[in-house]
Amino acid sequence: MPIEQSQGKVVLKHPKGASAEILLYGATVLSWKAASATDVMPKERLFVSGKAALDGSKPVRGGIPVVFPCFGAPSHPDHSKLPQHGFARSETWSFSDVVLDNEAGVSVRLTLLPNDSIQARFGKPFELAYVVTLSEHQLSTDLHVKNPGTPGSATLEFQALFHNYIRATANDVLVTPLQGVTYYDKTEATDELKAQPKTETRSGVDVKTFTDSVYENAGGKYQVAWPGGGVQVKTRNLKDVVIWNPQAEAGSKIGDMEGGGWEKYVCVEPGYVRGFVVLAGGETWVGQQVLTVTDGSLGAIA
Ligand code: TA6
Repeated sequence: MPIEQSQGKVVLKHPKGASAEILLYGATVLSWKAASATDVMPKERLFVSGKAALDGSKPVRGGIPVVFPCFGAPSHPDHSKLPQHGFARSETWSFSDVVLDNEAGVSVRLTLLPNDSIQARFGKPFELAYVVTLSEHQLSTDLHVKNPGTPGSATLEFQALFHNYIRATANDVLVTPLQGVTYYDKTEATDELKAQPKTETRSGVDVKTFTDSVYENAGGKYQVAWPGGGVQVKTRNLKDVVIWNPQAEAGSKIGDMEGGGWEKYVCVEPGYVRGFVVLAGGETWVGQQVLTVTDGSLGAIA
């Protein structure tokens, strides 16, 4: 299965037409094209703003940015010098190797190690590997975080999240099942740490109005659906999920958001963002998501 590298990108192609494009800057998946079981032609499943910077000058507005070691504004002493959402999405990763390449799918590994720019702002040792796997109807992304220290050395404490911009008719989207899950709204505080916990009462969460909610211990399996389209998100080790859409008033103030961009996506972002993963020396943590194209049925998750 062809894997092409050029101009700072890695392109994966599947014999039945699916494809994925990864920018080495930020290890950002820029494109995922796939057909559902009922589609004929592969369709673009991610949203990237027409005003997104793709030259490495700033994190990409769209696709799947990798958020590490902190989500949102830093709240851990080790992260105090870092920008919002950490450094992983604004560093250039290295193409390491092909993990899998057969008729079922193709999988590549990118890596990120401390460099001067990172070490000036984050003093802990780490090794990151990011494995992106494409099959006919699925795309998976796995973030491997290793604490390279010896057993008993300093712990590595972090948050991690896949900031998925799922291409959708935003005002018709429903995300299930989140009913009964505790969540924190950023709308009520400068960030969700200060917000009071609420319990989701809706059977399906919509983003018809400004939405910026962090769902804690959310179950790890979500259906994002709208008339005619849908994506299922299944996760491992990512206990929380963020649902975000700024809508027009806030969206129009985002400098690299194309006009009306907020109408074309919903961010459904699985992560470990309430609290911190604490990794002992020598240990490795893996957070995984598997995105599957569904036929857009608005039913609850299978
Ligand atoms: O994931 C939701 C969120 O934290 C929102 O609060 C909003 O800030 C969004 O991320 C985009 O953040 P960015 O730093 O990419 O502009």
